[in-house]
Amino acid sequence: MANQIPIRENPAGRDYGPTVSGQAWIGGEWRSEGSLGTLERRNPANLMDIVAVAPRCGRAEVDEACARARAALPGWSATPAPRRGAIVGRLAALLRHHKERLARIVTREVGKSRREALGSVQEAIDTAEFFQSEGRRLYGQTVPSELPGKELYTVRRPIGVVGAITAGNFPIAVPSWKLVPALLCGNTAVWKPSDDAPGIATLFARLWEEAGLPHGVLNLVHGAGAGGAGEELVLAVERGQIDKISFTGSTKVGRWIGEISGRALQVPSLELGGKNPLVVMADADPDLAVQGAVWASFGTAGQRCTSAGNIILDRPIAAAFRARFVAETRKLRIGDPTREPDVSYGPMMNERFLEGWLRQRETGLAEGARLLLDGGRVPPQEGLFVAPRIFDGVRIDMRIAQEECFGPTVNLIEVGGLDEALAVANGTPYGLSSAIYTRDPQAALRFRSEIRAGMTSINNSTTGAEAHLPFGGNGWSGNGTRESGIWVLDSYTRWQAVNVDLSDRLQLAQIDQAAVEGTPHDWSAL
Ligand code: UN1
Repeated sequence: MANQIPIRENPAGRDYGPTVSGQAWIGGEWRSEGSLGTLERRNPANLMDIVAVAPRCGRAEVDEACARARAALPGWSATPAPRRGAIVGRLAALLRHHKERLARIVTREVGKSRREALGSVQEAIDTAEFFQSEGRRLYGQTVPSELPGKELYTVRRPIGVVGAITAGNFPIAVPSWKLVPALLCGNTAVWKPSDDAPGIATLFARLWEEAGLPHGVLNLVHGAGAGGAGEELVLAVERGQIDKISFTGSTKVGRWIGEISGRALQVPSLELGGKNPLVVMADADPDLAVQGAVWASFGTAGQRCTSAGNIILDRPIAAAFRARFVAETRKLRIGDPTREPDVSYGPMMNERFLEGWLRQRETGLAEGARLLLDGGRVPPQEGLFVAPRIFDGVRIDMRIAQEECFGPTVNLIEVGGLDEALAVANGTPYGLSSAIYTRDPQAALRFRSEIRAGMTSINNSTTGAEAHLPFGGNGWSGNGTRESGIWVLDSYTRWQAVNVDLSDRLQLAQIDQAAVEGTPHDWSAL
């Protein structure tokens, strides 16, 4: 008999649908009670709407989840990879089946527009479909031996218990980037999703259960980061309960996770902030560049780590671009994406991002930047809605050009030619995504090879990763690990080297036995 997804009545937000009863999932057991009380998630587009409630977990649940994940490890890692892949395949089918419902919750819970919410569920589907068949590959290599009668090969081995900590802005896509490959590779996991998205996290875990994942292989704990389940999960590295952390979030927290992991001789996966440059050269297609810049800056209300932060304009087109960019930005429609499905963007995800975005206005003005569009709170007042902000006359050494700001704001920086554009584009400590608009293949190639970012678009937005291309950054944007595609396998496995000696005698490698002996020539006459 099918289990009902637990829901509650949502009297204040009746038009939006029921409240999801978020639950922790520990060793296959669903729990509504948390040792630190309860968490409530309200729709940032209408704070009357309670999207989800969930147990607020702490050390007790993290300890238990780690223990259950550890206990499930031998069985799961010994399960043949194609069978693990089959579960991931069923997950893909279930995600597809419930895509609309899941997207509606994503919209209510984190404020994404309808098409973006559907797109982000699709990204989870694409990820699961890609890794389903990876279960039938997960290739190693055969390697020639220097000795006769001996065979060498390599095997990918799981790392152990993975702690996954994810942000709220892609509340199903990014968790799938981590959990799908981690589990496919034979690891078990404890997942702490953002406290902005406990509802969709619970539904995602339910889908894993429905797909046939054995109990304890994935465990879900809810709560805060600092001072909550997130912090406890990182500290579990020190206690020897976790073998690897995979984290998407701020550079500050990433550094701290890196320190803890480093002391435990672990390599965490860290996907951190960005201050992504988008360059428009004088020869760019002007329509395309403006469209790309508007989307890169203001899509998802600028709440992507890949959002454009600095738009770098080649002087000859700067004035024309500025005028069109402002005109197009003014046309953006901002509103409640549940009620108005075709809004350009919805609300800010939370008060913290909203406050940071409000502060950035004062910082920019104090530094002497000029406001082309002021932004500011806009109605309806029951949600966290803001209009776009554009700063002009920005220099790369200003704080607003250096610091990431989650929200709809972007800086215009004028430069003279490609050399200066590259210097400015590389002029922040970050290196996540980047873009250049140009019709000159030489300029595109130079940008591609000299930009420091982990991801580069030629004539497209800074945002918009595909599920089978490596995602990740350099500098302050991460520690060099990559998500997605075949590359992420290196983050969730370690190589085992195997040598099989079939010679029936003791053969010694790396002992000098003058194995290669040629005929000496006389070179003295040369
Ligand atoms: C993030 O904001 O943490 O490429 C990830 C993109 C998204 C991923 C963003 N698919 O913009």
